[in-house]
Amino acid sequence: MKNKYLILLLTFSMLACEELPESHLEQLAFLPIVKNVLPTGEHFKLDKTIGISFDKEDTLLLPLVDVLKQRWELAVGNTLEIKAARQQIIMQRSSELEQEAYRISIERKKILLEASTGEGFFRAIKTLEQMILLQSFNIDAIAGFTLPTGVIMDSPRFAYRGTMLDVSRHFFSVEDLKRYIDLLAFYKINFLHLHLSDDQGWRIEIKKWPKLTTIGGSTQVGGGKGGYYTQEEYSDIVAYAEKNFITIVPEIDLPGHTNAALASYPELNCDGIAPPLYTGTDVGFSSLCVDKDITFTFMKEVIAEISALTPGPYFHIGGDESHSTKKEDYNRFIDAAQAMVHANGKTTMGWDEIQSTPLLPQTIAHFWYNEKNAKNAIAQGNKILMSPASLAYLDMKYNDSTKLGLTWAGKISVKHGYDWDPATLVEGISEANILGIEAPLWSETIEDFDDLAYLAFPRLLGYAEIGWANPDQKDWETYKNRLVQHGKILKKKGVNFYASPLVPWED
Ligand code: TNX
Repeated sequence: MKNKYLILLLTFSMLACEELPESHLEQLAFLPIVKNVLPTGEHFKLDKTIGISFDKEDTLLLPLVDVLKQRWELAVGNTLEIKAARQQIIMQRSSELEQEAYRISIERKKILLEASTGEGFFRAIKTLEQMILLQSFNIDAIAGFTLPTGVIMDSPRFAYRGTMLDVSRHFFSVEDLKRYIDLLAFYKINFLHLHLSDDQGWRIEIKKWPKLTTIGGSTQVGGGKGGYYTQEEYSDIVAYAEKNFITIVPEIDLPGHTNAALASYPELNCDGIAPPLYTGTDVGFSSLCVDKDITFTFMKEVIAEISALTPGPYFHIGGDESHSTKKEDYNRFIDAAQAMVHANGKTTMGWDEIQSTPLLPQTIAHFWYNEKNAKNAIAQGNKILMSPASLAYLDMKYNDSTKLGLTWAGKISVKHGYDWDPATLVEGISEANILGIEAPLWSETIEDFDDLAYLAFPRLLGYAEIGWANPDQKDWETYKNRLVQHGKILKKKGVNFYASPLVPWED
């Protein structure tokens, strides 16, 4: 079926190539790169009025038509009207396309967007939005603003393409998160993992344990003010992400990395004495008291409240660097945490250390450092999420002169962060074992959105491409030239980024 369609398209594109193309669909700097492009060498001209048509009884399409209108109007400046016009955008369901796959067919007077799901349409809209922004750097003085014709067929390599933000070491506001979510969506990232608790701060309101935030959320690294999300604010973030087809993965780091909780409730400590709040950056010194029943009650109630607010499938229990927890206590604790997550209808994620105990069949081991741990999780039949620190940690410095960031896992230049493949990195870990890729941004050294953006951009675009593109499409030379165009887009959006000398930026 697909082949027949391709042959038809090829014939069509050969016939249509009589006209000299002014610009080519295949030359646009899509990021992540799209899977298939068949240019047909003509142009769709942007009239004052462009109509949209779609099946009005299809409730899935309604919100997506709104998204399309909003994005189009922001990018182009003219309005889309729900009516028939000389130039038409059509949104049509196509059941043969898989989950996130989409097809965009551009003719002289018509743009057809096809997908089978909301996600697929949303990814198509993001490609169209990129196309418009990229093409705006290319406006033909005579022809005006046009889009090149042809067909794009696209789908992702991995189902999970994520990033993590540590809102514990430094707190980031709801507005910051929404701004970040917009950017993530633009690059087809579909999971945002929020590291909601650590030694330095507890950032989500828990109704049954209010001091977690009033005390535990009151400060941050360096002793600044801290902050937390009320449950309403967290739900607002989740809903905003959902509208952008991004799933929030909440993390409560347990049983270590818990000083903020221990400082809020003395009864969670084995000696019954609350330690002071912590504003430094050491790791591995804190642990919940696994000998006490109240610890399990605490964990159960926290997992239940957050699960109830989270529509996504995953709950991340942390589990890293629990150097102050006895091994058997740690294993007992992780066993219980997995069971509680499961009881709340969620799938457990945990940093790769959690493999020391039998994993439930669906549990995801989050590979960050220890290959042996990752392989052991795979040997148990579990999948892993790839975040190798030396390649994918957004908080590693770019080079010696980077002011922000850390270096414990190395320095990660824009090229180094791009030039690797999750399925060939570690012998014994292959594509079938991998859920996807995530680039974590720990926030010990970043205090505001500009700092965050400086470490995330442009490296995050490379991780988005690793997650989306086929491995044989990945190529530093074309990537760095595409980054040039995205530097212009980021500038236009007012986003701070690191202008790496490895990329031939234009002004
Ligand atoms: C290691 S990665 C940690 C974090 C730090 C990070 C800094 C992981 C699971 N634990 O607690 O913030 O390094 O790069």
